[in-house]
This record gives sequence, C-alpha cells and structure tokens, in this order.
Amino acid sequence: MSRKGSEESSGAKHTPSRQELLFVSDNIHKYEEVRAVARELGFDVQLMPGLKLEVQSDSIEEVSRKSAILAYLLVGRPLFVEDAGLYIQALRGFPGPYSSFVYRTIGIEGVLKLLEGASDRRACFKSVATVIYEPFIVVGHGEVCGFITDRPRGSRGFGFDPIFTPDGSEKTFGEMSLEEKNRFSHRAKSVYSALSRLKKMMEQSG
Ligand code: ITT
Repeated sequence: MSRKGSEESSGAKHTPSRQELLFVSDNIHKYEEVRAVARELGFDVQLMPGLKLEVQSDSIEEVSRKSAILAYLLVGRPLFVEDAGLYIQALRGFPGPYSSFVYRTIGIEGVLKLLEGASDRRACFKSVATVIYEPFIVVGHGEVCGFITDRPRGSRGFGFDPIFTPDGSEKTFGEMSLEEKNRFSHRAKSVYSALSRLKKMMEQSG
C-alpha cells in the first residue's frame, strides 16, 4: 500500500512492549480506522477514551503533539493521538482546527448553507498523528483533497463524511466502507506514515 505523508522524529529512553499501543480518543470511528492501519504494520491498538484533553490552537499539529504529551504524562504507556480538520477553500480554510466545534454547532447542514451558491467547493481533510513510544516521538502528516457535495450522501463513517468526495472517487466518505475510506483518507496516511517510521526505528534500535 502506498500512502503520501511525511515524518519527523526525536527521542531518548528505553521501551516496554514492542507492539501494544493505546489510541487516545473519544471517537470510536477514528479508533476503528486507525486500528485497521496499525494492524497492517503489526501494532495492536487499544482505545483509551476520556484522556484527550482540550488543547486550543490554530494548528492541528500543535493540538496533536500537546495532546499526546499530556496523555503520556498521565498514563506513561506507549500511545498515539491523531488530530484532524476539514479545510474548505472558499471559506479560506475554515473550519480547519475548529472542525469539531463547527460539527457540534452548525453541523453538516450549516456548512452546506455557508457554501450555498459557491462554485468553488474544493476542500481538504488534514491530519497529524503523534506517537510516543519511548525513546521515540514520531509525527506523521496526511492529507486528502476533494470537494464538498451539494447534499449529504451515505450514512457510514462520521462527522463530515457524507458531504466529502475525495479526488479519484465518485463516492462520498459516507458511502464508503472503512477499507475504502482508508485507501484515501488523511488519517490512514498520517497514521501509516508515523507507525511505519516508528517500526523502522524500533527495528534499527534492535
Ligand atoms: P478526538 O476525541 O480524537 O479528538 P474528534 O471527533 O474530536 O475526536 P478530531 O478532533 O480529529 O476528532 O476532528 C475534528 C472534527 O473534524 C471531527 O469531530 C469531525 O467532525 C471532523 N473530521 C475529522 N476527521 C474526519 C473524517 O475522517 N471524516 C469526517 N469528519 C472528520
């Protein structure tokens, strides 16, 4: 499987188990998506809800990094966090880092209303995954671009899935199975990028 994404890393201590990782999130759909990607790379991921602290920032990278570090300070076990947002071109990147708030307040219908009559419906989902597996901290980025549909289609997935069609598909994410979505998604790319890099680092460190 080939996935776009970029990585960076740093680190300095010893590790417990080689393959178990906690995923810190309150979103079960995200968990199911990342678990499938992680499994391909030999990681066994368990969901750790109730630990992702609200970090306010204009940058999803900062939210991802800070959330991971705060969670790690609390549990002290290998874990990762993934933070994402929907960046709509005609709205100059809004809602971006505020996607969760916008989804909970105006929702899909509100976003469609903001885009009423707009000819430019381009949008990208962006994602940053931060893994802490001492001695390593690895950050992976992922992005998928496409467009916002005129109306919701499909009932799978979560969030803005029913109104986003990635380039290269006729379907919205809401009309895709988890496996199909993972072939395109920002999250699959960022998590694959971070975990494949981590795996290499673990192999190199013996
Ligand atoms: P956490 O507990 O992991 O923070 P979350 O649902 O708040 O889960 P994010 O902060 O990563 O997730 O994403 C913010 C919002 O952006 C999310 O609530 C969705 O509304 C939207 N979003 C992110 N990724 C999405 C995806 O793959 N499909 C649809 N909507 C997505």
